[in-house]
Amino acid sequence: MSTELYEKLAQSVIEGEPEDAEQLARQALADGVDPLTCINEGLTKGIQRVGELFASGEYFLPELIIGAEAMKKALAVLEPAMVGDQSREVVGTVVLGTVEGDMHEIGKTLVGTMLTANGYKVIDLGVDLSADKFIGAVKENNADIVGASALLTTTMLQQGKIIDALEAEGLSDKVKVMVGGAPVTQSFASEIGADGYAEDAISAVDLAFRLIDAPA
Ligand code: B1M
Repeated sequence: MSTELYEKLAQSVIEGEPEDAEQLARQALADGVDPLTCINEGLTKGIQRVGELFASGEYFLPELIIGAEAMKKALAVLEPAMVGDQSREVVGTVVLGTVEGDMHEIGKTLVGTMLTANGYKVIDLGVDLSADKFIGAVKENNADIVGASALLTTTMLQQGKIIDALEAEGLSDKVKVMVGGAPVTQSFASEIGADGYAEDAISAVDLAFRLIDAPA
């Protein structure tokens, strides 16, 4: 039953049907299906397929955009269900964003949702952010962690610029840097001097706890 629902969710993204995606997400919650599993087994598989079809030339930019819209509609229903009651004590503050020149927001937002669900205060700055924007927000919010997402091979180098800027401001000892995004790897993260790399939103949460040495 759930498998069929995950397939339908994936299909709504592949076919670019935002209304279907939203309705299926509502149905999933009403049926008591775990929202994170809906994201991982349904929506993410769908958007990955969209990416493959784009890479092979079968899909073009409009299909990429409408597929992302469908995923966002469903996430808007599922994500609040994952965050739940936030009355617990704040574990730490994370300044989060997608680097300069990069408009991809879905994975970054998911990382923010999972961190929020696990007790972090998340300052989500959005997308296309210069290193200066990250630094400004770190100072303003006295952040413990900077989280930088990059989805393009051309923009992942911007993650290193944030690390350099933190160093130039004398903030490297105070703030940990976590990087992620589809083209980013552990070896790239080490190369640019990031404190940690996470492959997905769940590992990002584990990493955040390790970086600030907080009990999970
Ligand atoms: Co774009 N795009 N895109 N795109 N897009 C990719 C990334 C691409 C791989 C598609 C492809 O060719 N197969 C390709 C990049 C190729 C490359 O760099 N080598 C690409 C391209 C080329 C482009 C454009 C250049 C296309 C064009 O204009 N000709 C353009 C660039 C625009 C720009 O940013 N300047 C572009 C535009 C777009 C849209 C705007 C249409 C749309 C984004 C909409 C939006 O976000 N509002 C879009 C989409 C949807 C994709 C794909 C299909 C899906 C991305 C996504 O949302 N995945 C993508 C293909 C792919 O990734 N397979 C593709 C789902 C999401 C849950 O996963 O973001 O990977 P992801 O996040 C994961 C992990 O990576 C990790 O956790 C998340 C959750 O598990 N993670 C972190 C992410 N950030 C993290 C941060 C952390 C830790 C973990 O710590 C801080």
